[in-house]
Order: sequence, then C-alpha cells, then structure tokens
Amino acid sequence: MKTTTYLSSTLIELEDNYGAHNYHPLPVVLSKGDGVYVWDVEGKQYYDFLSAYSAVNQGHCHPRIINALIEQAGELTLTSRAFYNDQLGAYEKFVTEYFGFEKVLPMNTGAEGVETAIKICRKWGYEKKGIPNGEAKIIICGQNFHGRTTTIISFSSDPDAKGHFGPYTPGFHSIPYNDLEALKAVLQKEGDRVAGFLFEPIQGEAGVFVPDEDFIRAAATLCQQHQVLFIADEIQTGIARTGSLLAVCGNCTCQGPCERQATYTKPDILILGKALSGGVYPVSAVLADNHIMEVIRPGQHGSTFGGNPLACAVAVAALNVVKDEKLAQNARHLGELFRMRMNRLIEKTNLIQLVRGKGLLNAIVINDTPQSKTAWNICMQLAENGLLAKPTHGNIIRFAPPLVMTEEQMHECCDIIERTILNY
Ligand code: IF1
Repeated sequence: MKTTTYLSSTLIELEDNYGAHNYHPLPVVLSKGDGVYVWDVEGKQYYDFLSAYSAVNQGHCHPRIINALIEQAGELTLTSRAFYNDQLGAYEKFVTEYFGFEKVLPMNTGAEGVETAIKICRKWGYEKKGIPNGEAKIIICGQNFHGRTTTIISFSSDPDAKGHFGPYTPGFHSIPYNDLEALKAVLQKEGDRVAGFLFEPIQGEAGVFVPDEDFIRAAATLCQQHQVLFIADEIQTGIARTGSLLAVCGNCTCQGPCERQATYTKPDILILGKALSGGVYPVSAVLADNHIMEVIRPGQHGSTFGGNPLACAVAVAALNVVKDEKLAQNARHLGELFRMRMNRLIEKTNLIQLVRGKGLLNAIVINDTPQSKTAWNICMQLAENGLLAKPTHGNIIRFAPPLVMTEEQMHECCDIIERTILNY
C-alpha cells in the first residue's frame, strides 16, 4: 500500500481551494486501484461500482495494459500525425478488424469522437447525399449525453450542461428516446435534409434507459430507407459493458460484431472511447466503412495526440484483455445475477422502486423525489460500507463495476447493498 502524508480532508480542501467547482464528488479521496478495488488515502478498501463511468471495464491497473503503457512510454510517446509512427498502422488494422469496419479515425476523448462523427456525417451529407450546403440536420434524442463541447451541449436537454453556454450550434433535431414513430415522422417530413441519426444504445446519464427490444434494428432500417447515417455512441455502452462487445450486438456474446448473428445491427458510424484504453489513457475512435470515411481528406480533421503510439499500444492491450478474459460473457452473467439479487431486495423494501439495465450497466431507482437527498445519502452509506457508487438525476443510483469481477465478489457486493438499504 502506497503511503501518503496527506489526510482526505486536506486533499479535499486543496481541490476546493484551487480547482474550478465543476464537480460535486463524494468525499472519498482515492490513491490506489487494483482490479475491482480502490483504496482511499487512509487505506480503506472499496469495491468500485462506477469504473470511472465505464472506462475501467478491464479493472484498475490491469497488468497487461500497464505493461504495454510502460514499454511504449520508454520507446516513443508522440510524433504528431506530421509523420508516421510504428504503432498506428498495426493498431488501425487491429481495431478495424476487431469491430468489423474498414477504417478508423483516432481521437482522444469521447467528446472529440462525437464531434468527429458529426463532422464526417455532415460532410457525407453534402458530398454523398447531396444535401444543399449548410442545411444538413442530425437527429438526436432527448435526455442524451454525448459530451461537453459547445456543439454537443447545443443539443443537450440538461439545463446544467447547456445553460448560458450559447449561442448554440444549429442543425440538430430532437426526438424522444426510444420513439420510432417520432423518428419516422421527422424522416418522412424532412428526410432529404437529414444526414444522420445519433443515439446511445442505452442512455447512461439519463438513468440507464434500455430501449425496446426492436428499437435499434427498426431505427437502423428507417435510416437506411431514408439514406441517413446510423451513428451509435458506444462510448459508455461499448467494449463489453452491456454483456456483448457492443450494445448494438444485441444478445450475442461471441466477442465480435459478427454479421452472421441476427441480433447485430451494424452502425454506419461507431464511436468508442473510455474502455478502449481500459481507463489508462484517453483514447477514442470513430469507425466507418470507406464510402463514408473517404469524405475526410488531408488537412480537414485531426488532433495533436490522436493516433499517438502510446495510445495505440495501450488500446491494443486493452482490447486483447476484453477478448482473452471473456469480459462480455462475464458482464452478461454477473448482470443477470445483480438484477436478480436487486429484484429480491425490492420485495423486502419500499426504498427501491425498480432495477434496470443490461450486462453490468445497471441502475436502481430510489423511491423518493429527484430533489431528495436520499440517493446521495445511500451512496454515502454504501461508501461507509465499502462500495462506491454515484447518484444520477437525484433519485437514481448507477451500478457499473469493472467487468473483471468474480461471482463471489458480486454476491458480496449485493450483500453490502442489501445491508445498506435495509438499514437505511
Ligand atoms: C463527465 C455521464 C457517464 C458518454 C457518452 C460521450 C461522452 C460520455 C455516451 C463524452 C461521457 C461521462 C463524462 C463524465 C460523466 C460521464 C457520464 F454521467 F455524464 F453520463 F459516463 F455516464 N458519450 N460520459 O457517456 O466522453 O469526452 O468525457 O471522454 O464528468 O462529464 P468524454
């Protein structure tokens, strides 16, 4: 265990005094992580049930990913894209084959990935679909979360994320999530001006909303009929989190987006981030086939860090861990176990209304108003009992542990949650 001379209270005070107040964290100061566990500066051990918002799917400090990082860091870290580097090509071949696309455009953060997808989509709209310049629209969903840039928050419905950051980027049309009729109506009315439909296969921030069984497939079919790009933001849902390699894989656990599986709906553009690096380094990617990606030509898009050799080495290691350790299968299995245990708990208490989710992206809804402090207080109590989770939208608690958890550990975690709720 790493020792430190500072107490949590001192470190919290430092952040409070010198950092912008753009977050309201739980008062826990972490200094070490290993697999499903994290430790605070006082040495207290916790189960991590947030996984850095699903970035640490492979578990904290996975030795294979850390070794890749260390090895590459001693060789070459950054060249910019003004030159070739010896890691990028191999990574691009690996990641495109892994996810079943012809091309990848590497970026760093999730929001950059979404921005990249928007730019590719608009350009495709003008150059391939023939939309008059400046008139392309992208359909998005209410209650979405796609990142923090000025363009992305322009189509957010969250007043905190959006308020007083205008003027806003135009060109987005909102429909309710999981509403095929609304999608159909927009496409019928102005489909010739629509370049793309951007969506989350499960809405995470909104409170883990899983759409109807056939929504993804039916939406993709509608988009195809209207020559509209189907753009999946799998930054949070992808990389085994929801019990398959991608949430658009449906109920398949084969670890690949195999087109022979009836459940798989291939997006035209796929956006990945977070767990693409196992949470070790900011790595995001936009995947598409040639007929779409070819609209981007030299000088039209890029990033200093995107595609750097360190990111490439880390991402290859992180994706190999997902396959070798069968994390999608484990997430599916443990997710079923978790929801079963929560449903049993719901029978014993009025404090929880319901549990929902897929794989290991789950949430419980607390039986109180979104304005109440109940979910926050429960999370404080969970932390006290050795499990870290975070409320979202007031009365919802998201549970998303690393996917390397064992069945025994999951039972222990469910025991902690049960004990905390029943004693609340
Ligand atoms: C924060 C939420 C999670 C995302 C999807 C793009 C991005 C995210 C579907 C942008 C990022 C993060 C950002 C984090 C909070 C967090 C979050 F609660 F806000 F919704 F995960 F659930 N698309 N989500 O979920 O990726 O640029 O951050 O790398 O504090 O903003 P990024």
